[in-house]
Amino acid sequence: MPYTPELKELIKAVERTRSERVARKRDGDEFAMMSLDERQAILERHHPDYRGEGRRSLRVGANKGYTIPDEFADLFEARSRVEPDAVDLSAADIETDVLVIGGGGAGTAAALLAEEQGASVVIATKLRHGDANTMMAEGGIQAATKTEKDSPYFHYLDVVGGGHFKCTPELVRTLVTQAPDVLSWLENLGMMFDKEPDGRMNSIHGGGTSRKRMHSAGDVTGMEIMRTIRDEARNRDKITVVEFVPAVELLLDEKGRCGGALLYNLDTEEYFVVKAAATVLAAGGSGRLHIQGFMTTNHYGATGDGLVIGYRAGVELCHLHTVQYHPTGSVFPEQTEGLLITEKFRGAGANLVNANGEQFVNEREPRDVESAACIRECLDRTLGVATPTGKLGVWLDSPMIDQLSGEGTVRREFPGKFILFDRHGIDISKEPMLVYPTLHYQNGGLKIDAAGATSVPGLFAAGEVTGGIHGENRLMGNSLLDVLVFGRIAGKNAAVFAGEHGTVGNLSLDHVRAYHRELEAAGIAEGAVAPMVLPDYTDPRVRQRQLTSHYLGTLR
Ligand code: MEZ
Repeated sequence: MPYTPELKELIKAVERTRSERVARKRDGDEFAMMSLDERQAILERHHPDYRGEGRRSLRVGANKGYTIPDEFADLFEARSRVEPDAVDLSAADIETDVLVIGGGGAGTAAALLAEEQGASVVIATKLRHGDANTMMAEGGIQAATKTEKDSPYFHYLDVVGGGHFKCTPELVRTLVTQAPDVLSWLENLGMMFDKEPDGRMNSIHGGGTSRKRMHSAGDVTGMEIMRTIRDEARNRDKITVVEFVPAVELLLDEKGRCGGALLYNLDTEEYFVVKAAATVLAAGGSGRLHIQGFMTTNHYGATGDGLVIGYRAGVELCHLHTVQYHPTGSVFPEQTEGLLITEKFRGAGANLVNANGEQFVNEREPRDVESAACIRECLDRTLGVATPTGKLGVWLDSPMIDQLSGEGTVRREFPGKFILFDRHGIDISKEPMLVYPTLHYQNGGLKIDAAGATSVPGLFAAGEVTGGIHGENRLMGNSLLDVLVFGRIAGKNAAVFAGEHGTVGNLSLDHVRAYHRELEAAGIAEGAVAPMVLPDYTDPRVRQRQLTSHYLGTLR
């Protein structure tokens, strides 16, 4: 749907102030950045993470007493999808050296490096290989490649500052020092990065970066990364990919070592036992939990399954009290609701402006601060713009980009979004986009060390399911980097572990039995089950009529 006549009328306020804002930007006369105190104040008043309601203390598991959003707590306080006594673990359906759970960026990178160590690898993925948040990431990947002005040192400082000084130092050190090598690795595998005419890589700013180190492939960087590494994995003899089989529990042996997982076939509803000498958990994030009712940028399968099965197996959580709301999720047209409008638009100079056409925040504040400013503008100052269905948003003034960098820049640099909005009759090089914060990233997750190992022997983890790297707030472009850096490390170390430790003992679900006993002791009522596997958007009136004797949670 194109903009309605009413919205077109409101766009005139943006147009009226545009040439002055473009001129200011050309002169380097930027909207003032907030001081640290101002940032803290706006976060405390307007960021959803700081609301008291909608969160509670966990009553079970290694992090008992830890206060996290209700949506996460609901998952951790649910029973397994399977009744442990009903599962026959005496014979494995699949045996492999390394099992990788998840077919996104982290899982695929892990599989490649594990295979290079000589291991046989099975990638088990919930949907299709590549259906993951990696595929959805748009604007870029950070790495300090321009060493005349940048270095991993500056990258480190930006990550730690952006994460409110809560990041785990050795994880950040690993992230930033391996970043340039990861970009070379991608190029050698055939990734097409945006380049300058002289062959050097393009690099621009992102929110919270002190140097220009965002490297991209148009506004489909994640898709290009996923294409590259997925093709490579599909061409390796010792990597087998099994699709539509979410992992619903990890399996441990009598010594507490992880020995594989129980998979659920979405087509046939059968369970399969995979026995593996080492396992990499790379099951991704959880945007489909729609924390605090927010829309999301995440892919359909992002339901936090990895968190649940890892936590039940005894891995501690960290930083899960914060989640990331990307400042610019689409609110119009309706069909695009929640969809990521990449930060690269702001990196390329587009201002965020309110209903009066006034810029209200510097467009390069860290994401949480930028989101809080958008929420304040709409809810507190009531200077947002209402869509025909009553949603609120602020304008992202994309036409500024062509004025700053030349006609055709938006079309060339943002092909994904240009084509999408064009289909709805909106030319984003001429008309601004209406945006509002959207649930984007799980800042925290399962604890790992710099070798990608969890506290459970034989269990490694990488990507969005883990926590610690980004502290309480991730900067743009560090997630595509994190999945590759830590995916590679976890895959390599899982293969080494498999080689050194050989076959696992007898597989069991005793840890699930113990977890069930803990739930009962805490007086938590039966009923809810996790992992969720797929989100449920069924109308509650319809759901009431769907109950059958085997209806369990969200998946029948
Ligand atoms: O790192 C991200 O989340 C990312 C690249 C998002 C974006 O705005 O494009």
